[in-house]
Amino acid sequence: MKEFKHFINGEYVASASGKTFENRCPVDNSLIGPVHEAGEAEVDAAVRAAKAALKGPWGKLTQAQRTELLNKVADRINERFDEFLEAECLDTGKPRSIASHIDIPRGAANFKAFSETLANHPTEGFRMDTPDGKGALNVGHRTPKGVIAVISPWNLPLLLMTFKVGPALACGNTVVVKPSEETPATTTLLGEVMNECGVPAGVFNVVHGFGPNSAGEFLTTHKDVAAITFTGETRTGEAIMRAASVGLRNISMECGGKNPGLVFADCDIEKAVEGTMRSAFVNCGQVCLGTERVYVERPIFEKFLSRMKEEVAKLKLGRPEDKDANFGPLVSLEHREKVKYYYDLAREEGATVEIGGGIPDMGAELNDGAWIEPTIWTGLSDDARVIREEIFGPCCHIRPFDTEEEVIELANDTDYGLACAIWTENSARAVRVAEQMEVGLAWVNSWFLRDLRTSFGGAKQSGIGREGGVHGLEFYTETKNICIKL
Ligand code: NAD
Ligand code: 6OD
Repeated sequence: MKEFKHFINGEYVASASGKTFENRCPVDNSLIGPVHEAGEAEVDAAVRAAKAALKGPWGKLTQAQRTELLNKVADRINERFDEFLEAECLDTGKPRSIASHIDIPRGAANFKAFSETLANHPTEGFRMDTPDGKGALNVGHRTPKGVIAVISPWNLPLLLMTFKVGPALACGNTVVVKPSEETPATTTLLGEVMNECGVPAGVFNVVHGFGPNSAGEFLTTHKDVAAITFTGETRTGEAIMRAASVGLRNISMECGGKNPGLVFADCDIEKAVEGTMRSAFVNCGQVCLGTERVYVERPIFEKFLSRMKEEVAKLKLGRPEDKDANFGPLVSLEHREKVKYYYDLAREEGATVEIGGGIPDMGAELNDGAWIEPTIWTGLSDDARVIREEIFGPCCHIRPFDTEEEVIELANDTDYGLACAIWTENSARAVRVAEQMEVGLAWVNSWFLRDLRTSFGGAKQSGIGREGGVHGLEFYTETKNICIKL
């Protein structure tokens, strides 16, 4: 049995209160081990360690030295790849085939990509005229913001946490991470890697626990936290924004989505089916960028629907280690309750269940796990709750459309604005439609194809701000203009 402690000032520590909660594997609901729940004392110790580390050896490193150290961290994650893989799959139940292609390699890459991108980014400089004719030079200078609180979700635990920790450290900040209570393992393991690579104590800290009245709230309300970067549900984001308003702390918010797929009759239908299958069902549909609303141009609607149903029927549910399994359970029984609620609601709202819609019989060994059937609906009205609310499960609704104007209107008719996927072989249409989508990320003939130098984030209720590439610089650094009179 494993035990998950906090990682504070370079050491693993238990909660003084002795309070723990259970970490269970969603494959069969077996106990992985107890997780220590941080009280205000542990959170305060972590923030103090992070604040002190800013003035220690970490604060004196050059950008090049930081880059070298973070490259080492990336290499060490890759050297310990199998341990990270095992930990991530136990916590989430996801197939190893997925975690070994997405979660762990990207978890490592996030340390390399950001430090290298930021190291090569110039600062601004302006020479200005002055009345005495001698002029002045303006030079932009960036300094770390300070202690950054990182609040991360459970769907891609290592990837989404390092997507924030990587740039935060590359910019010279220190961090206190509060991983999701569902998935404490890989963040905890990263503490060992930090020590092995010689990252000074206090630079990377981890506290475990829940949100309200627990580690999440204690961290986001701590007065010495300079800024908060959050990934999770929009409603949680609102609570964190309220916490951040005290003391005017900066925030970066990556929140929910209800992303559309737009499938035009001039698409390559097999490409569109393959991409939509991934975007709706990979990671058991638990990807913020995933497609839950699919709009298909009427001439190919029936063919597309029947091909999707054929492909869903082929999905292989199984344990992470099953070589041919490509579909795992949801992250927890609690989350399954939420997804199942929407499956039932879809029927009440008049959906035709084209495939799935229930809880599969996985056999005695797995029936206690958080398994759910991949599901496709048709026939819902545009104002159904199932069409408007984020479900975050392996399901999508497929609806026909007749014109480009109509589908743009339908796709944008949502409170969210994270991502979309457009399927067409007409490049003029692709650009025209992409430019009109109210989202932070528009894919054409692809999905989740990521160049880490690009911006990442959402419009409307999907978030505030952009991270990725150099776009996080405004958030992770304080810019100062130095004006030198000549
Ligand atoms: P969540 O909002 O329930 O939890 C996220 C994190 O916030 C967890 O660590 C949780 O403990 C913490 N938290 C909860 N309440 C808090 C509070 N009051 N104060 C401080 N911390 C608090 O989200 P989740 O269920 O873990 O993840 C799923 C959601 O995340 C979905 O809505 C999904 O769309 C979204 N998501 C968005 C992105 C993105 O990049 N936009 C990426 C992944 C997931
Ligand atoms: O690829 C990324 O950088 C990223 N942040 C992906 C987010 C996926 C959401 O579930």
